[in-house]
Amino acid sequence: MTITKGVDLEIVEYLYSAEKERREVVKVTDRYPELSFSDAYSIQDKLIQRREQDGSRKIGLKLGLTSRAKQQMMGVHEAIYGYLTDDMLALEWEHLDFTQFIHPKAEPEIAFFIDKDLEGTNVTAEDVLEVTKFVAPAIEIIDSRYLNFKFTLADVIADNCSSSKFLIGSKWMSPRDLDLGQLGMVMSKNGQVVQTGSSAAVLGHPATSVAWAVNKLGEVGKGIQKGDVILSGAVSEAIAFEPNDNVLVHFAELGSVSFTCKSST
Ligand code: OOG
Ligand code: MG
Repeated sequence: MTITKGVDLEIVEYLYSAEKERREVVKVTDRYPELSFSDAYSIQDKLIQRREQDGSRKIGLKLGLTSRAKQQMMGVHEAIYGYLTDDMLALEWEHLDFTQFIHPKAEPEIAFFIDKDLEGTNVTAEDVLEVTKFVAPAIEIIDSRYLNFKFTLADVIADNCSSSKFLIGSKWMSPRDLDLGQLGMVMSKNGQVVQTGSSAAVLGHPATSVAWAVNKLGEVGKGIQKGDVILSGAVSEAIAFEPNDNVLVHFAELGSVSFTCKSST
């Protein structure tokens, strides 16, 4: 720990109030350049505890920076993880209210539904598939609390990896019944194709990405639990959207998931 106890709680309040008040804030490392990754994960834990105090419930995990392209963009060699809470779940049949966001972006993801606890430091993609009841198409909406969506790795970890909302499509399949490692993906905005990709972009296979997170959690004596929903990490770059926009993600075999953002007025 390179920062002191009082300071971490101060950072938690700083980030939590930025989210609640929908305003961008200067990144934490501008003030605390010494912030380490372990400090950042500890702040993330306390940020989730803070949400729990306000009635949120932890329901799973999300991976970030799982594609080589995104890692290169950030100049890092590691993925990151954050937590999902029940209030982050948005429903496909309800319009999203843009005024709840700061500067949101949508990402195509694969959701995993976990059927059995899994913990360890040598967990493989195969072990993950073993405990996965279903996979489903998903969209994650990220909304960094930092100015212009710019941050260092420690900053984004502390900010729960930019987590804001996520949506899950209605087609759920056993991961054994499709070629999860090479699903083609097309993302459109208002009917225009804006991104294409393959599930292989996520560390070669989305289950490898989930295994990475389990092993990382294993290092601190944690794991994933039966009932968890896990977002694999984005299959392509994130796309900014605005009021009235419709975003649709289609995965081969797995089908679609979409949302429409209502106007801000
Ligand atoms: C960090 C979160 C990235 C993903 O799927 O890669 C993420 C960010 O880019 O703001 O959720
Ligand atoms: Mg994501």
